[in-house]
Amino acid sequence: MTSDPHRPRYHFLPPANWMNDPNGLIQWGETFHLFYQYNPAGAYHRNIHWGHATSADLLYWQHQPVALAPTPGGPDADGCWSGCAVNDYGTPTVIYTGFRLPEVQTPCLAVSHDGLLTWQKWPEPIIPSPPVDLDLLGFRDHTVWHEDGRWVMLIGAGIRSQGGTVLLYRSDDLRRWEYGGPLLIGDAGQFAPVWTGAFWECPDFFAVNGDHVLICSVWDQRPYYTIAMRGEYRDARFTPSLTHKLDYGDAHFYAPQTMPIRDGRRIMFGWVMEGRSEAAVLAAGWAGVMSLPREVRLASDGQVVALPIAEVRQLRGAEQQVAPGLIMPGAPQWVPIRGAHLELEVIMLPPPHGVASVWLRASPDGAEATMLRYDRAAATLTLDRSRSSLSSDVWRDAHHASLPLAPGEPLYLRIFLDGSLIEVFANDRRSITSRIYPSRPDSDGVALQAAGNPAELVTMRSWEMADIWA
Ligand code: DQQ
Repeated sequence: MTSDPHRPRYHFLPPANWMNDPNGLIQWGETFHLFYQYNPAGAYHRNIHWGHATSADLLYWQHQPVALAPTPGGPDADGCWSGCAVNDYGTPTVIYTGFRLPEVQTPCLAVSHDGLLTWQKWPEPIIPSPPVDLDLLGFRDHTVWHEDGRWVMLIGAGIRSQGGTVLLYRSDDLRRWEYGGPLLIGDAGQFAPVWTGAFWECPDFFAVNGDHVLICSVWDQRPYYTIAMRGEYRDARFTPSLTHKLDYGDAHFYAPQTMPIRDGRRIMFGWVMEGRSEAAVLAAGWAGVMSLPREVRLASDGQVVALPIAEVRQLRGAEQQVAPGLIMPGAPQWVPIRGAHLELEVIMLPPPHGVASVWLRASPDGAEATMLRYDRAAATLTLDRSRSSLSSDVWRDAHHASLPLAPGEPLYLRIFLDGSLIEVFANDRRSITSRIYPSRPDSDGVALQAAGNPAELVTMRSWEMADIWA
């Protein structure tokens, strides 16, 4: 598969087959552990196991044997779905969702006594069934932390005809849990500032700079996007004052999970799902990529943002620079950068009335190109995938992020290209993560374009990124 041009080289993914959510993120001793939703049988979502990988630096990974597999006849007979890992006073412990067909989801637990490699399951579900007074669409995904001497857990859910919710539980031993009510209930009938859907998958909850942040993945028959809510946590209830998309690539940054690490940072990985037909995915034999490791921060405008950890710079290889200057309106101006596994840094002053674009993964005739466009009047950054591939079975919808710039503030882009993966970070306050599948081998060019008025290029650098598997 290493010859597959769509396969990323500096992002984590299993050697083959299906991967979705990151699970059980934990720093244990000197090692970071990443578990993930995995189907060892093929590149499709069924019979989910927990895959496992370890790293000393969050950049380079060692594949480990599968950590959890469904137990025939058990509560997880048809899948070990998403969950988290905690340090139970020295014992690595995972809490995950046991899945049984047709639709039974129950919280399960397993412990490891050999350094997180093999896991012994607790014989019974740790919560036999969801609260009876709620008409729930499901009951899955877990985040657990220690608070005031007890364990607290959130479980994702949705209340029929009402909206997404997360349910709070408390425990002294991680095995017997008391229900403490919903932390928050969303309203699926409300569309502004952002629709929060029917079900909240993969909740994550933590403090940042004194405020609390609840992250949920919005689901309604399918994944939509991840939202971040910022607000006040008091008496087991959460009152958000700000709700927004966490990443503007919509379903391509889904089910993220965070872990606090010893140096004080909160590290996040998200699942970057494919954007092509099932047939194309099956033919490729692999599906799903992890985002770059990101650090969760509050952006200058108050939104929650997850930016690449500083260590990602260690992956930079050969550097190229483009001379600064004006980009006159008209045809795209090609720059002498080529590649499919690059980091690009672009700082430019977009025209006050007009549009500035960066063409990525572009063929020399422009037949294939992914356009990252900033429209200053609309204060919008758009990732336009409409010409990203000549192949007919890929997703081409555009992603939009509102990004107002202060007067005189340049547009500052960090763009990561890695085969079919693209991650864009703008002004340290927005991210757009997506997938593109250029079909031509010469679709590896980069160009700049202005429309309406000239744009000014201040800095442009690129780096060939390391192959973490080489
Ligand atoms: N993926 C898991 C579920 C979760 C969903 C199943 C989110 O636990 O709700 O693979 O992508």
